[in-house]
Amino acid sequence: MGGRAILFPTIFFFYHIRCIIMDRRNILLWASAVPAAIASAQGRYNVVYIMTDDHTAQMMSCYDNRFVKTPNLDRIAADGVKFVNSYVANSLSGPSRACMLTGKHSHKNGFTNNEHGIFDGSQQTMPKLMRKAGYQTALVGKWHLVSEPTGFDYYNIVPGQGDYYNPDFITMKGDTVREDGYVTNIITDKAIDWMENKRDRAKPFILFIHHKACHRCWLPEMKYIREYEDRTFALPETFYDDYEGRPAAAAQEMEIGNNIHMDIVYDTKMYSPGKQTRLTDSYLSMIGRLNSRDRADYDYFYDSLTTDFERRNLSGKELAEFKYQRYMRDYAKVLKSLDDNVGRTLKYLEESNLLDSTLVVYTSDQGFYMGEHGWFDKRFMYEESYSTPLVMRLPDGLNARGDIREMVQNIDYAPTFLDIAGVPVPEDMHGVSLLPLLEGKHPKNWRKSLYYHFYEYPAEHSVKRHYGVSTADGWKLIHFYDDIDHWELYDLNNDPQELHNMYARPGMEKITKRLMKELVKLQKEYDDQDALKLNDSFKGE
Ligand code: SGN
Ligand code: CA
Repeated sequence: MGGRAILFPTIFFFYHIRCIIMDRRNILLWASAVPAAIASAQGRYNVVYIMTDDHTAQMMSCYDNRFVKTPNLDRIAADGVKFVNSYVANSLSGPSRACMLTGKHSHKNGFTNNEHGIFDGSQQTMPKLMRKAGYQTALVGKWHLVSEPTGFDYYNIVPGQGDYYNPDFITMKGDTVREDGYVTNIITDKAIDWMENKRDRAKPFILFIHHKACHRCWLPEMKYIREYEDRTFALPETFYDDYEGRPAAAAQEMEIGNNIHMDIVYDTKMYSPGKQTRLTDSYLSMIGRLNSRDRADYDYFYDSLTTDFERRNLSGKELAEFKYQRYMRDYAKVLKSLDDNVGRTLKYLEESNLLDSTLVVYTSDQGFYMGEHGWFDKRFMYEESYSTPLVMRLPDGLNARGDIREMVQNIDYAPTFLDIAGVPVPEDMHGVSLLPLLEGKHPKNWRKSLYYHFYEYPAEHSVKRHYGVSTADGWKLIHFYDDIDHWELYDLNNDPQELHNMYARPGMEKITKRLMKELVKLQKEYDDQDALKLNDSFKGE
């Protein structure tokens, strides 16, 4: 177990002596037996886990320089590591959060989709295990798992998706309290307030800061409402994808150019009185939360854009590209507040002398389409939404730096934090601890493939159910099922945009067979019995 439980220099010596005679469970018992003041001094790292909503690597400058600058997010990576092969197990908010909390794929944690799920809070979760091991546990922001959070000493969460302007928060007493301000600032205020005033300083802590930003419909903080308006963002090469050979991609409802999918009022804010679209009412109720002064400023800004837009009477490609620019600009504005607030969080940690004893994690609940394939939203196992940003600022003693290429998934976060706390990782967790990677090691037997399963269909955006496998050497096999039965195979080294479905093409037999074998291996390992039964239509054995 070597250096897995982390100690600060003062007790380093004693720790190593103890390691010789104790296994990890014994260390845990030892830790919980010592008085609280010593327990914190025993040097287990704190964890600050910052998770945003729908923030994708294309919009984070340390991953992709084309669109925006995110200096504070980039700082996390610059002082630590950036995972360049980071993925989710099910590209949707609730399921992703459940995977993170449990370290298990959706079919085992039970929360397979947002629309019918209630997270079973009585099950084993990482925060519960951390708490049992002497950590203070706190959660601020988006929860989205319907049931009451369990395993937290403190929580203050937004109902459902939450609101950008003057949002409501649910307290531990069950009260709903409306707070003045912009959601990203308020969530950060609450997180800092917990660290400064509410926690038990004798204990190490894990704090989950779950931002609402940058979820649809991308409502900016008032001070940034005019940002990015002079920018014209380059259109992704695949914006006019024809979805040839990909019927599930053709059947989705998340096209920027489609006025039913992307609403001209709700999503692009081109509202004028009396204009009724499917989502006008939702939009008006969201911006109706602004106070009258901000509302006047908001209207002044978007009304003039709307007047100009209506005068131009755009259609076809011109309209699609206009919507794309509006989408990119508003998303970038929301991100600007987010980046500021991650900066504030880092500054607080630094000024409180916590930075060097804290693992700071920044990630998103999934990736997102910024016009690739003509889309917004997520869900698909295609790269943009299957991947998720993951950067970590490492505390003293963890020496990895730069890019980490090993394949990692959001089921790994729970084992990682447990490992850092010196808690044995339960055998029934699917994920693996990333701690060796943070220590600068590159274990030879690191996993070479990942499993994915998406369930939410029929539902908004109409992305069909699918599961699949992706491999470290750049191949991906996907099976869309339910009211379709369709397989796709991608060679990411030669087709990174996943435009050419190679399944059943001559010459692909060997690789297809290998991927299928890998897929079945993972389905058995994770015991996804339902998916195993759906493999019958596979051709290529
Ligand atoms: C809402 C959005 C969808 C989005 C889901 C899931 N529609 O339903 O566009 O895909 O959330 O997002 S909206 O009209 O209500 O904005 S998730 O990130 O929470 O999973
Ligand atoms: Ca999300």
